[in-house]
Amino acid sequence: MQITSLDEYKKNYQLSIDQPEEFWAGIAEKFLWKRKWDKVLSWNFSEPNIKWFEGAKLNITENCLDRHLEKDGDKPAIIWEPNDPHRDSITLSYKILHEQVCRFANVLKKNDVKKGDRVCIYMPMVPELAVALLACARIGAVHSVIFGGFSAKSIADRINDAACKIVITADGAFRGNKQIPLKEVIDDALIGCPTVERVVVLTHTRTPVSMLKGRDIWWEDEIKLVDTDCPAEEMDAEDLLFILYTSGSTGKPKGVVHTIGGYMVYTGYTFANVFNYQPEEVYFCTADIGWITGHSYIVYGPLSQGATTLMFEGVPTYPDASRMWQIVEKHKVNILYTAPTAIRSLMSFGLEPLNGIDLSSIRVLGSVGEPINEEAWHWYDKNIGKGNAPIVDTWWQTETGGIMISPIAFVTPTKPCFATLPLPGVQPILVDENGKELIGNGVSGNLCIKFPWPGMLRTTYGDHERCKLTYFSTYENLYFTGDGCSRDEDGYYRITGRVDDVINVSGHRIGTAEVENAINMHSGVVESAVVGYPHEVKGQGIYAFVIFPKAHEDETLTRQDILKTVTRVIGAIAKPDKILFVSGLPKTRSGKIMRRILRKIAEGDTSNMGDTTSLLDPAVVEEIVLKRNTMDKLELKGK
Ligand code: 7RM
Repeated sequence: MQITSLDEYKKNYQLSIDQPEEFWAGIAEKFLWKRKWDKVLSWNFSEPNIKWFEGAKLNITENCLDRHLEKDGDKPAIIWEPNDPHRDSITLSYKILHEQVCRFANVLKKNDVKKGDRVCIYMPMVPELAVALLACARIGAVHSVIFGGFSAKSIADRINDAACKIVITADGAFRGNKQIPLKEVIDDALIGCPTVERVVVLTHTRTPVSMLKGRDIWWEDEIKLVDTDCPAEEMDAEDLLFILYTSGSTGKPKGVVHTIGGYMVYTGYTFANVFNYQPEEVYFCTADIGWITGHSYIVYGPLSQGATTLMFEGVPTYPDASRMWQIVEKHKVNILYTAPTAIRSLMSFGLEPLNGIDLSSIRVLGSVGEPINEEAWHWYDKNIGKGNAPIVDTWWQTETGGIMISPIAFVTPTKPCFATLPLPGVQPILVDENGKELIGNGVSGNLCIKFPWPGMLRTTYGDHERCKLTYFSTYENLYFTGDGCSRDEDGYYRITGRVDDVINVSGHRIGTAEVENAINMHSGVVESAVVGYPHEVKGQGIYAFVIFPKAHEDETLTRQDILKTVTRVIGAIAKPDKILFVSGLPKTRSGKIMRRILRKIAEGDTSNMGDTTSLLDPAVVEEIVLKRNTMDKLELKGK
């Protein structure tokens, strides 16, 4: 299954285009099925209706666990590194992980969770989180993981959208020097969640929690009441594996749906190839399982390939900026997969944190989440890879399930800032605004995909029309990614960033409309407009223009109130970096906010505003520019 030369890549790529069904059937053969498929693929992008491996039966946990037991039962499946470097790390062999998954699957069953039921998971980055996901998959329940940075209201919206029956959480989470009271947040959320019957609580931080009689139960008590024998439920390839909520250009996050068979084949295949994983190697992905990268490349991809996956509870800069490098040294990490924002943040501490640390185990480096800038690419290459570890700059999305455009380590010659070439089975095309295909090299446009791949989303939960509208209606018969992209003279792809109203903050997608809705909930706010602007560490920061007519007693306090509101409504991850109070917003005669102009102002590039003749009131622009410059000066003085 592993491609080892450029020639082989080219051959595989050609086959995957000419005979996609034969190509993917060949890959799928390498997995464990209870029954093989009747048909590899049936599809149309107009409804859309996408089915891979129809008629096949399987359980993904047999692929991630059972099938490794005989040969690799004692091999480490998960190595867990705690937030606190003075606490011991934990290693779970495949045998132990299998046992824990079966046991917890029985806990779910005992609590009346059935095939097809939705399970909300809101947990810290501990091994039990991986156990919870796999236990759901074992019995055919659908997991919906929510990142620990989301607020009670965001959780409630997601739980209600999916009508979850049960929540799995913990007393709290450690993140650097902070503690997040997870159970307390869940208690707040559940006030408005009538479908939830049970809450399973894992003890982790020993934060005091309230346990509601008849609803809340302890993880530690429950696992004592069941045994470790849990046969894997027989599932259809197209049954749901999970829902993962993601932000788009509208105010409401969408529940992206992935199904079992195609997702398993795609994440397994791409993991094995892109990172060139070798038996016995230690692979470390620094993402949180609350995001798609954690689902696909901490849990399912690596485990289906029998890999050793390292899970880190904390943050790269705690207790200091050498932590990530210490983890690499301690566990002799061979493959490190992280985000440009982490690289830039660590880069800002200089080389001192690397002193005396042995990084010689590193063989492959990966990047994901946003475009990596040239400076960060070279720093990573030189100081972490010591010039001889290929950097795989992997472009993909929650919706694509797995990596789409990326170098294959030791196969594809890399180029700084380029995601390089599509993986086998991926057919990217660039189009102009009218949907006309841009042929040949040396072009740039909007990135679309013209043929299905097994890992793609199947629908958005409870609202298929929304899936169609968002991804399959902008351009006929194409999946639209929302990203801008260029293709250079070598046919290499370079992703330039979102072309829709989505901001990529530290590799996390945040919709401008979502943030505006949250800001507008503050009682003093009349209207707001939010745009992204270049941020040195986060990639993009959030800039909010806010109409707040009442005279401020204390502008700083009002700002803090607005931040609090956003934290309550969405979560701390969506807090604006800058808030500028304005008396009006640049609008067209039809009332549409001209974000293009606000983006320029936020960037500080006010020399050329472009065409402003369609504005209702051009004077408002001058006022905003003036206010912005004053705020800049104040900030400088503050420093
Ligand atoms: C995996 C993930 C998806 C968005 C996507 C892009 C951006 C991700 C890269 C990238 C440039 C990359 N899923 N993006 N990877 N841009 N180069 N290698 O991040 O759903 O959370 O975000 O992230 O804009 O559309 S995601």
